[in-house]
Amino acid sequence: DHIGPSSPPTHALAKAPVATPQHSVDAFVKVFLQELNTGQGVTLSRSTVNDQYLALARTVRQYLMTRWLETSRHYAESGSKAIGYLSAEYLLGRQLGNALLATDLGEVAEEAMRGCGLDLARLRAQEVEPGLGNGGLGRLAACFVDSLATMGIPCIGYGIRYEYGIFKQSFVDGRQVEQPDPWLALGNPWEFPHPEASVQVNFGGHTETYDDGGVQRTRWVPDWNVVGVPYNYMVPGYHNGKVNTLRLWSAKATNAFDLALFNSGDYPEAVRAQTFAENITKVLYPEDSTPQGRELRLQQQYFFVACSIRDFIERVLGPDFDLHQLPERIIFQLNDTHPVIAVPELMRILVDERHFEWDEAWQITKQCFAYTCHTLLPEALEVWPTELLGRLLPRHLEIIRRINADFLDEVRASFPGDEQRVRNMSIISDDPNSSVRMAFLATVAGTKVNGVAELHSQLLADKVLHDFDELWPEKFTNVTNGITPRRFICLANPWLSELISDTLGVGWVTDLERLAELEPYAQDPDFRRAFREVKQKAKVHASDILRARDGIELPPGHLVDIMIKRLHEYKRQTLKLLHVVSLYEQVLSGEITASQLQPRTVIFGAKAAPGYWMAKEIIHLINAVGSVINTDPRLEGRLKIAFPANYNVTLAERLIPAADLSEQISLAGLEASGTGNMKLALNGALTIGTDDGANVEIRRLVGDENFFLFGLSEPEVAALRDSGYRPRQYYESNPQLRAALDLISSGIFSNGNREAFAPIVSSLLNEDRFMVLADFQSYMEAQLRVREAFADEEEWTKKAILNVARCGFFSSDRAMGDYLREIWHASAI
Ligand code: B1N
Repeated sequence: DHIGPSSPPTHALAKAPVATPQHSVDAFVKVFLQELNTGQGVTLSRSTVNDQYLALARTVRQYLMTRWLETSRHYAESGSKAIGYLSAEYLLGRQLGNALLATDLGEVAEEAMRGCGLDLARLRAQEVEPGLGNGGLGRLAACFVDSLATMGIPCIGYGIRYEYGIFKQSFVDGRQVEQPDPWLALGNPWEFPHPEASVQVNFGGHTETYDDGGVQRTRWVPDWNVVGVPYNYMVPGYHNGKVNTLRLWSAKATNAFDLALFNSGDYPEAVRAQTFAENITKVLYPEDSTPQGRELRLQQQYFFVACSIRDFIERVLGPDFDLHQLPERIIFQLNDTHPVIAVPELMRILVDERHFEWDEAWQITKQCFAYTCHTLLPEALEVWPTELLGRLLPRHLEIIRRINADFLDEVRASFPGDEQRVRNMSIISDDPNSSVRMAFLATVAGTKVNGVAELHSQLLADKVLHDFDELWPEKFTNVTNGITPRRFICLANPWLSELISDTLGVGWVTDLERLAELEPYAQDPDFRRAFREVKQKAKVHASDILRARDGIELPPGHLVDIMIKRLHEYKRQTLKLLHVVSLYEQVLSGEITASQLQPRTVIFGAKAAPGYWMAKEIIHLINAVGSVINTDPRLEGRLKIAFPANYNVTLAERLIPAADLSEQISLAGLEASGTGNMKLALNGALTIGTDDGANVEIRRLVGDENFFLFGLSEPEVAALRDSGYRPRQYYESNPQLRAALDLISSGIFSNGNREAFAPIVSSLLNEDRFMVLADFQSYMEAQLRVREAFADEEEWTKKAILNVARCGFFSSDRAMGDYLREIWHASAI
């Protein structure tokens, strides 16, 4: 495949990329109409909203194109070190608004569309968000690539172009129902396919040794393959003229794969084979935190990682590049264990294909990877049955075995005679069935291993990977997560952004620590009034969205209490629900009157993994409680539950600015970091939370008086567990808790059916793995403090302002700075 023209260009215009269109309404309208006519093949008068959206997206794209080409050329010429961010998930959110923000074209586009008789907001609403991730981990990857582009750091994000993203959620009789997410159906103006740059990926078969001029070598004889087609996406930096690349891979059947079958005359079988290959990138696994160890998932992981490494080595660096120098040009960051099969893949390329000595190949490989762990839940640590891995990737299993053998020798040398330790640390476990522990492989291979918040990193080193920390303490480090202020403040909350910019100037967007300069304004009554107006506008906006989207009414004047995150028992949506049920029960029993309730609406947003039965039962219970309390006149409209279906990035952007209270109530020691907690605090919500994940750092920064702490600490959790936790004891000794649980069991939320929610109640009473009952009393008391604090409007506003002013640390720009300094040893060029 030939690159470039066959003779040098002579025409003056042909020597550089085409110029960016003028930053003016006229120029914008002109490009837009051109895109509509020549791109979509329609006139304005006959165009649909989708035509208009696509033409608008392509128009904005034109403003980024030259910058994109220039950025790639600049990186290539500089020969600097790049970041290869390897992530199976990118939860990008809508692209159009972000592209307009990055290019500062928001107002131009608005006026241009008005001039065409169109409404920009309506066209923006036409975009289906790319939901190529489950939750925090995928959204983190999207924030990180945004920050790297904004900081001018060479980065290629590598991932998977799932044809179907995270499922669409709806509720039928209060129960979650999943529908596919055909996000590509109406066309995707943001991607650039490059089928000519496809990469072949092999699977299965066996290995054999052969004699190569006196040297014994191994080769892999695969028995099937697919090709990976790259689709490039722009990652625009904010107001800096830089555009990085996100390269997502899509699987296609190879010719060789089906040719034999076509020739044999078995047409249906040939087509089936094609479908089989293309299944690999068909759908995102909708499991957050609890991977199920399915063969297709391992195929996905190897597929995108094999494509990415080959792409970087052969396309980005070129076939003549001396791979001894690889560590000077790339660091692959492993976003959890999902891409860790990249480690044996790079070894295989170096040893089998490029004929490096094993030890030299290992020296190089070790410098090219770093590993981020995102969990502490034991069931979330990925392991693959050795049999499965060996069947799908026989050569990789051999390589892992050798890495393991060398590694265990090192352990024996450091801890002579300690065979128990050797067994505990082995990458390949043999009990009860042999399996490969991916976190161990990542730890052995990575130059660095990091957790995602201080407490999490400490628990990783002290508990989950303790033996590794003893062997290599210098490997372990922390980088606390961050979020991009571009999407989660500028785009999501234009009202707050304007207030901050009017007060401080615009520099805060790329230097979030400057929010500290807001601190004195907490004492300024005029600023506080303006701040409340911002919150009010956000509430009105959120309320408009919820009405249009879900038919939900947000009563004015309510405290907006928000719990938005995946549904998981460890996150404890049931604790939030018990609070609501208890308030209801207290009114029913006459313990308090409705007029004593602080008017509040509790908003839940949560998807449950389709196979996670208990999580789906909890969704059902939330909806059941909501439909009863929302219509019970005895509450006088002072307590509501809103549970909009299909919580996603787009909805998050609408809800977060409207929040007064942020619920971060996981059992201490289980939420690795959380990032919603940061988004909410930066938008002026106060947190009610446990000492868990990044809550610890949020509380330290905003101050105890501006944070509602409750619950057991992680050491207390461990101690209670060791001493034998008996949840029923709390039920027996706490009348309020008993009354709330009994109310659920009474059938009041299930048309008299007393069994409907028995599994939830009995799981809490008999096991309560996540100690909901132990933390109930403390949570109720903290909610009383919230209620009191919210009653004093001026004091609450001060606290909210201080939350914004003191959370600048949580910018993903800061997180990227930490990675660059501590792990990647790379910098802007
Ligand atoms: O990663 C986020 C953290 O802020 C959250 O605390 C953490 O729960 C989340 C398997 C995961 N950990 N593990 C996953 C996602 C998908 C999957 O298939 C595991 N997600 C997290 C960012 O650090």
